Amino acid sequence: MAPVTDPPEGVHHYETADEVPFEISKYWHQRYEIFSKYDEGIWMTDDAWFGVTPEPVARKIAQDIANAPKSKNILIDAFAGAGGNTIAFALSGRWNQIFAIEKDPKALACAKHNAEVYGVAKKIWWIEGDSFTVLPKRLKQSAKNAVVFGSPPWGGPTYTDFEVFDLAVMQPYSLQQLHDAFSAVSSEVILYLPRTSDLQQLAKYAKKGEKLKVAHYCMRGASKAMCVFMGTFEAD
Ligand code: MGP
Repeated sequence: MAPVTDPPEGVHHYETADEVPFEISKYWHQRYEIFSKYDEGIWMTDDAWFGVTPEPVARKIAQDIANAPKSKNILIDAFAGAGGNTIAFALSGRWNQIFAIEKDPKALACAKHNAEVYGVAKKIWWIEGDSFTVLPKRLKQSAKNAVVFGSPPWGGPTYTDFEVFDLAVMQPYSLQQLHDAFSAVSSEVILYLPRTSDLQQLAKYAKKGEKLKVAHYCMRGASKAMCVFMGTFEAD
């Protein structure tokens, strides 16, 4: 159980639809899919609603990433947001150590609090900062034994305006930037990307003679998003 405290400024636990800003009302209606323990006092920033990974998807991703080589016993969540993925990684019990990096202090406060709701906050090392500097500096040694997972911002909910999503112009970080920064520190990198992502752009990262795994994560028969698995993962 999380301690009963008031959320800091800019962080909310909305209780009724009337309190919810119009732009996020669609996500509010999905709140129990996003966090099944929503009513136990989950905290969100208004921006976090757009990008948080729904709980069943986060759990399935955690299960799939558990197939990384056994020598990899650390998990780094490079964009922890409000904690959806980090919590699922902690609940999986697969990792000796989990680092959750988030540069927005308000989102980080949500992630820590939400992890308390799920009883896993003490299993996670929380880092407030920018992954692009934290990874090569503070986590360089740990990253060698780590899988790096990144659920980056996609430039907001308007990603659906495009039939095929161009990962080269994804904002604020392109696929190339993410790949280069994360694969410089770890051989196993997983990115959570729009379901409409351009597969040709992803195929570029397949090593010669090797498969590049891309998986759609679905709910109620429709894809929510896809993950690309760069590195070695046991076949499902
Ligand atoms: P969505 O398409 O905005 O909404 O997000 P919805 O209602 O879930 O899908 P719809 O088909 O019913 O309209 C789909 C999923 O993408 C969400 O559940 C989030 O997990 C993820 N997502 C959406 N956005 C805008 C982002 C983002 O910017 N970053 C990340 N990492 N995930 C996002």
